[in-house]
Amino acid sequence: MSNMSNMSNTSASSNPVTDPGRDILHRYEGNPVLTLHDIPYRCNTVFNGTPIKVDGKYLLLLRVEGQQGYSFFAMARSDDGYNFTVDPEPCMLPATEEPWAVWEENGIEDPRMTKIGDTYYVVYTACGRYGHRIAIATTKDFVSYERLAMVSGPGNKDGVLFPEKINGLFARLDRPIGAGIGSIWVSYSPDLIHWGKSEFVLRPRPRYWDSYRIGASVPPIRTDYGWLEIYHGVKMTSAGPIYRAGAVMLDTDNPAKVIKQCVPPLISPREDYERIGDVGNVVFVCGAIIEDDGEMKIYYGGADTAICVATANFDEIIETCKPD
Ligand code: BMA
Repeated sequence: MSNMSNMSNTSASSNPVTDPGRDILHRYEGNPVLTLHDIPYRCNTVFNGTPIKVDGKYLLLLRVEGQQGYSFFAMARSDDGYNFTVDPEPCMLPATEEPWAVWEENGIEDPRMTKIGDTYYVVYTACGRYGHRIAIATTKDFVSYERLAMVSGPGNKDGVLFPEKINGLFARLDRPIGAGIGSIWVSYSPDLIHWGKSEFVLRPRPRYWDSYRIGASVPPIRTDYGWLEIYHGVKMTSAGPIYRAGAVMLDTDNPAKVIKQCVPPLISPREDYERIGDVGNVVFVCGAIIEDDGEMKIYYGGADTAICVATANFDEIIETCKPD
């Protein structure tokens, strides 16, 4: 979709001087970077991809909705993080064999990738007849994926793994729906299979842009101030939900403790490719890459219909949720 001639991230509408009301994230002017036209087989839509940078190359694990109506994963590859080529075949389909098949019969959704040691973990939502569960698969080569475990009961999604152990245990954020409220929780595990010690972290904020539901979006990133979590927040309106992204800082040793939460969102749906699509008014972040020069590339689904990129300086994002 994109080419090198539109690499600039500045335009009249994203200039903080001429447009102080702009979003904190700068949209890539070649957005969207992937649509269904870039998928080498027929599908309904592509959205919500999770990036990882390996040996200087960008890999983007995509959620593709096939023409049957349920989702699976495909891999896209890029040298620059903007121009992607999608592999000829999907890389991970919903399981057809038990014990996994019953949990994935309605598809697999919204992958988030975290590297721990030399293994890449894909945390995803398994959709089955009893509802959504969080599942973990592993890969070392981005060709074969091995299912590790279903790690939550039903009614839970938006799982992200911390990139290192906390107090000797693996840790994850997730989004159980309790009492009709979608909040962020943290859980711990000695082996990534058995999970517990669950604690509440963050709930929707009445009146704010994240007043209806929230969920983890980007695997937590360690900073000098704590864990930076980029999350999604939903506001319900008379015309339906609006999905935005924001930032929160969590305590390094106890991520259940919120250090500071942003007030403004990092990005709100404004462009046509975020406003119009299978589900309009959605920006849905699933991962980010931090470059050596401090630039952060944030990958998100636009309107459940395309993959987009936005950038910011890492420090600028930290600033939104830095302790006073
Ligand atoms: C969420 C997830 C996302 C989707 C978003 C907007 O609940 O299912 O996959 O992008 O809704 O439809």
